[in-house]
Amino acid sequence: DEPSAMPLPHEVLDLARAARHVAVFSGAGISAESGVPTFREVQRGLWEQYSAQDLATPEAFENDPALVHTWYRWRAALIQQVSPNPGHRALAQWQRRLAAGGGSLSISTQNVDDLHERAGAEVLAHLHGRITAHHCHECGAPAQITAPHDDGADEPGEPEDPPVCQVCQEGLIRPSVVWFGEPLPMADFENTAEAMRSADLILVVGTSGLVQPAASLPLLGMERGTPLIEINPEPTELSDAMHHRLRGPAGEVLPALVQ
Ligand code: BJW
Ligand code: ZN
Repeated sequence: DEPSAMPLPHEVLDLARAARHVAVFSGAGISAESGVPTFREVQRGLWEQYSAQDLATPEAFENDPALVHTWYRWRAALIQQVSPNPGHRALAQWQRRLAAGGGSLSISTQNVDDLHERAGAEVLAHLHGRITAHHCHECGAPAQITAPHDDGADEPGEPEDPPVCQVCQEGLIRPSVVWFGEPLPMADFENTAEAMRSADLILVVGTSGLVQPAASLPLLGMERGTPLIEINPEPTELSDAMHHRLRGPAGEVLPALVQ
């Protein structure tokens, strides 16, 4: 059952009811209540010495492909086992409702998980890629990797080498995610910029706003004075630019907003 609605300011509820074109920008925090650790949360156990900041780079993959491959396989297995939460479901419901009335709700996520999709939403942009897709780090050829067999271990297992590319026969297969120093997928970036520019309401959900250039996208709404609402239990890098700050978990705030 959905939790009972958390009270929100009337002004915010009025904005939500009046909106016809909503643009959502989401980050790791929207999946936190599903059990996916956020980026800047501390890792446990043996792997606590490795931070996302250290592993999510091309250099890390080139220096120690087995370590990075195994870490991503573990995260992919974890994501596969968890379920969308009421925050993901509320957005999917709102998207259907707006679309049925000739409006729209676009979702641009920095998350590599597929929890928005599994909640029934259509995602406009995966700005940092998808953990379920793979390609060759050398030639770029798309590749398939069998579903993770790792069954919910608390931490990644013994490092295993990534598969070798069947096309160029030498590159290593990597997840199709965007690492530090790599460009964002251009169509996803452009589509998000357009959605932000044409929205009449922008929601920034569960992101620290620390990682560029993605974090600047919701600010494009400021050109037209579009109301910006942040949903996050903590203040962030983007908080000062927001018109409204809803301090609570996405799984409680979003269902209340979409009522
Ligand atoms: C909740 C909650 C609940 C918790 N409900 N909320 C200096 C200045 C500016 C830029 C740079 C700079 N130095 C370097 C750069 C560039 C760099 C960058 O931004 N670095 C910063 C760290 C400083 N950016 C890049 O390198 C990007 N590429 C680039 O710039 O390319 C240039 C180029 C151009 C042309 C050719 C070549 C190159 C790429 C960035 C890629 C980011 N990738 C990652 C990893 C993806 C793969 C993977 O998943 O492993 O993306 S990093 C990681 O951070 C991941 C996330 O998508 C991203 C954003 O994190 P997010 O989602 O905000 O999560 P957290 O953990 O930070 O925050 C969680 C939030 O949730 C918190 O606020 C909580 O309070 C909240 N929360 N519970 C609601 N229940
Ligand atoms: Zn290749």
